[in-house]
Amino acid sequence: MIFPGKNVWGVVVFRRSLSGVQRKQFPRKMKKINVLSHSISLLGLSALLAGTVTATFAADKKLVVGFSQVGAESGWRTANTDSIKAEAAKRGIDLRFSDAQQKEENQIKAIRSFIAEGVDVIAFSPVVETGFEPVLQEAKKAGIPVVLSDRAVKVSDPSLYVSFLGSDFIEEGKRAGNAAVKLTGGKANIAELVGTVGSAPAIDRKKGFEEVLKSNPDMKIIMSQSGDFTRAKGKEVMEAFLKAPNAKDINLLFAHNDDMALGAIQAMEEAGIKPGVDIKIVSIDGVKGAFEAMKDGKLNVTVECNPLLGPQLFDLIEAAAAKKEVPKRVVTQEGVYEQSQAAAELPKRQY
Ligand code: GYE
Repeated sequence: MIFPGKNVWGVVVFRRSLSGVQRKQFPRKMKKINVLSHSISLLGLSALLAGTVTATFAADKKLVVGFSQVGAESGWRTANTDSIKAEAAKRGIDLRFSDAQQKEENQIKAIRSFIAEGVDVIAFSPVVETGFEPVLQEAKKAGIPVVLSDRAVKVSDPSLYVSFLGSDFIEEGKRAGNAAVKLTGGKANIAELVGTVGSAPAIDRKKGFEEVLKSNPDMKIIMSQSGDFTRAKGKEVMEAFLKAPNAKDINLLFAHNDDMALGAIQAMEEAGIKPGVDIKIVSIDGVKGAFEAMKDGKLNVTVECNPLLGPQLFDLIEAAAAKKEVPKRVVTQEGVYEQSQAAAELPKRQY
């Protein structure tokens, strides 16, 4: 893992305006307490004063983080959201969480309101790669550091974000490609369920997968369409694939995530096709549902993509808030799992 541990960065958090706020608020609190002091002892007063000051400090120190999430499109996303919320709660961070429902315009709006609220740090998982430059410039002008979580953006000025934490999607695509070669002996007519159009994982997983195909001339993608990373769309698109005149040629399905593969499995079964046998299936994420499907022989391989980014994300956020140096890119560690490992691995899965 490239990510430096907490001990390297420390977790000390300073709020930018701490001293200013202290100066302004302290005399006001003193005045209130002096009025009360008629009826309380000196000892009581100092205890009350100490309590008030501590409370003022603690409340003021709370780091405020705005997080704009992609949506709730998949099991991966749910696990990712849970990890982020749990870690924020554990660290006593004031998390302003916003769900973009897979729409870039919602995400831009959320980021604008985080800027208006004056949060300490903005983090987000960009739905798609392009179109964020103007709003990121606004955040920069406001002096609010931005951390990218899970997905990348394409911007001409890399100083518009301080760090990007997430998987290497090209590598995941290559791993899926290698698994496909192994499963089919290098001969395949492939149906591809693509993720959300324009998103980093869809672009890069396809790229990585196709790179493997280049050196395997008998592996061809014969159908390819987006299922938007959801189970329902995955099923719908697979149904359409199976109605195509050359449907009988398909011997492998590559799904950019497990949810779409699980939807496609349903479509295959309804069409009387044995998933994992008649059509081999490779997908990405490694959610529990995929391991269950592997155990049942319906899915062949899942390439792991780790959604449990909360701890690493808040290490980066806290470091950025404290104006410490942070690595520009942090890659998460993940593996590849086959059917034979599913039963043993399933009870250990955290998502
Ligand atoms: O693979 C998919 C989710 O961005 C890595 O988004 C993430 C992808 C994940 O909807 O299931």
